[in-house]
Amino acid sequence: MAETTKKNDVKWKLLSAVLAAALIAVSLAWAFTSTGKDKTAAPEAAAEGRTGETAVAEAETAQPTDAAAQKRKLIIDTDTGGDDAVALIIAAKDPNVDILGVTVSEGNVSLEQAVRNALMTLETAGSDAPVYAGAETSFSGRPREVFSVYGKDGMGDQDLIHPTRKAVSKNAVDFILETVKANPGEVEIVALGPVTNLALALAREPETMRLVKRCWSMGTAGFGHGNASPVAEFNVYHDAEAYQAFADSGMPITALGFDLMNEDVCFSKEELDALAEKSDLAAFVAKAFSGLVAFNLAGRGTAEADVPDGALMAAALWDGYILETQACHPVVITDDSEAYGQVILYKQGFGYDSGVTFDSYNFNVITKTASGMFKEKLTALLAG
Ligand SMILES: [Ca+2]
Repeated sequence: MAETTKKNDVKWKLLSAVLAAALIAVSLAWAFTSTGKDKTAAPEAAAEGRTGETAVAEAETAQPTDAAAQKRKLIIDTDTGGDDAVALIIAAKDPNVDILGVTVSEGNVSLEQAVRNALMTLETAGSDAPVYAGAETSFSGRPREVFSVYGKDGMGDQDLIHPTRKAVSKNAVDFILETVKANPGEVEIVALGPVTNLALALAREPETMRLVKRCWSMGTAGFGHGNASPVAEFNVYHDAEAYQAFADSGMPITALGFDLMNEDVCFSKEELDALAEKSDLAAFVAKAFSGLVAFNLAGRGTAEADVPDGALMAAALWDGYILETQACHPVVITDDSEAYGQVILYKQGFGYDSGVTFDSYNFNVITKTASGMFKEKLTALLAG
């Protein structure tokens, strides 16, 4: 009995040593790529002018040979409104993507409404990806007001939302942690809303979140102006404390800022009307944007709908969409001031007069995209 115990003890020690070695290897690989030391671009990416972290990420995703292993494993974190719906559809229709789960937080609309919108969007797109409800309040407990630019239901108030299935009973944060742990180094997280769920996961198990392969974020004003305030983009402004935890985590993040919302990723009312004729799925999207068109017409005098979350998903999934990126060190402003939600981006390699430098430049900001392909490719995908 004592001998058996001893043998088991030795076995356990060996297993522990192997597991520890594997964890160290994954951590080292992650630290290597996230500190920006490996700047060797993949040949195709370099040819297209892409550099740095994004090129490295693409080289990694191009390696597997087995068809099943080739599929990219995504968790999509969303506060589902109209542009989140477009992003969900782009991923759901991509044969190279396995949506492991969709996690939801309050943001564009209430948590309950956002869950229903996500379920309905996936159902309309023919996806049975599971949906998990998460954060209903901000990361810090700071009071915040839900305000939707997409109509009261976040989807244009067109009576579109009648999902036949429900969210899984498991909490979104539990799902994220369990899934990342079960797929070390393989899961990519696409963040389409305030990153409250991710901040909660980081606060609970930072070591588990170090096993995330890459995060994609629609967030910050990039190097331009904001939409929630002159300096803050909505997703950061809605929960800046959460975004601070997210940005400071050291996870490899690729962000698309509001500064890249040009006319290429903005549908006019006429274009949406034409889109609605293509298919039931296209009509669903066109109707979901009707609230935003009305909001923009009233507030800015232009009858149009921009699609930031859709553009981020295109950047994450479409070959050739990202043309240039800039590795940065982000500083998120959480002071109770006019600057709340601003993200100051220190560029790696830029010689600031103050001489300031940082240990980590994990925040890769997209600075140029092939946005001209967006509407054509999205229209074909929705029509198909
Ligand atoms: Ca969103």
